[in-house]
Amino acid sequence: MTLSRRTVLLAGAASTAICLSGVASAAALKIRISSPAVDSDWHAKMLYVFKEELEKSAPGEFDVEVHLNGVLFKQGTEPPAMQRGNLDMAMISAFDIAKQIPSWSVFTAGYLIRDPDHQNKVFDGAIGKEYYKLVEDKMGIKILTVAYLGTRQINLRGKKKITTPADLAGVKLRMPGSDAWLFLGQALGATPTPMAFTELYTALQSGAIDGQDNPLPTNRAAKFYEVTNQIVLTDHLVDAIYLSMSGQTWKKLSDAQKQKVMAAALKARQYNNENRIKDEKELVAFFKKEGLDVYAPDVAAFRKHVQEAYLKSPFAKDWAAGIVDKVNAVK
Ligand code: KDO
Repeated sequence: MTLSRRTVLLAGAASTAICLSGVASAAALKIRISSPAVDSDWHAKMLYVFKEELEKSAPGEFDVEVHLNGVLFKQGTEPPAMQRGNLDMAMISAFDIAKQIPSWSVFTAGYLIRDPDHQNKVFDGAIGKEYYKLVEDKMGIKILTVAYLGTRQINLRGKKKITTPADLAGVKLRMPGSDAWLFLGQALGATPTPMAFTELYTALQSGAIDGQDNPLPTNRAAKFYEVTNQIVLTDHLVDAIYLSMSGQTWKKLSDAQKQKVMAAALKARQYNNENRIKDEKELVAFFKKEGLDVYAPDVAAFRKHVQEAYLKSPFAKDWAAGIVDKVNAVK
């Protein structure tokens, strides 16, 4: 058989195709994760646990890139970025979701979720299944798991003692920038001021705001204690962060890969929750040592004020009938 120029070209094309498909199947799927979190906070560290778990269970299949401090996407812009297919993963809040699915605002309400165990039971059970499905169907985002962000406490400059919501009148309390967040600040009795997490330290330092609210581990990780004088242990929101994947990325995974991604997400949550819960128990002593006044206000007065504000709010009109009772009934 004589080799014509055409057979040579065809043979060359075929070997290139084989070679290219070989490269393509061997190439790891890049997964970019974006978060405003600082690197020493537990929900930032859990992303590396997620990455390591996938490296163990699916060697060479994924290339997980973690981008912190809001450098890749600004806080709050992650859901639309995942929806457009520009970002693979993020940790989003109920406040982010409520912007697009108003019934989700029930999970932005203060004094609803009781503790991290209640949070897991609510979201790992029937309620979570129903609400995660809404996010998948309406936003094209797959929630992999809930993680405990911590219990939010009020952290202020100045020495004025805070006992009840009335004591917060006129206090410029920074909240992340969305209606549901601002409402939480208002329900606590303060004057809410929207601002991104990444701008917070400087704003506290300059006195542009009087305070902020975040869980104790985040306060330490972001060093807000350096530029504030007191922490009021209001326990007003047992906060959650949902480790999520763009539906466009999720669809690229094989069934086996989906299972491995879910398993890695659960390991990451376990790491975060265990460390954060332990930290929350120990941090009051740390902040006191740093010279802050750390004390409990009249929590019952805050609970009453906040719960009444939510039930009367326009948000409650979007809540599914009976959802508050169902959440309360989860034991
Ligand atoms: C914050 O901006 O106060 C907040 O705690 C809101 C959360 O939903 C989450 O975005 C978090 O910041 C960031 O992950 C930074 O810790």
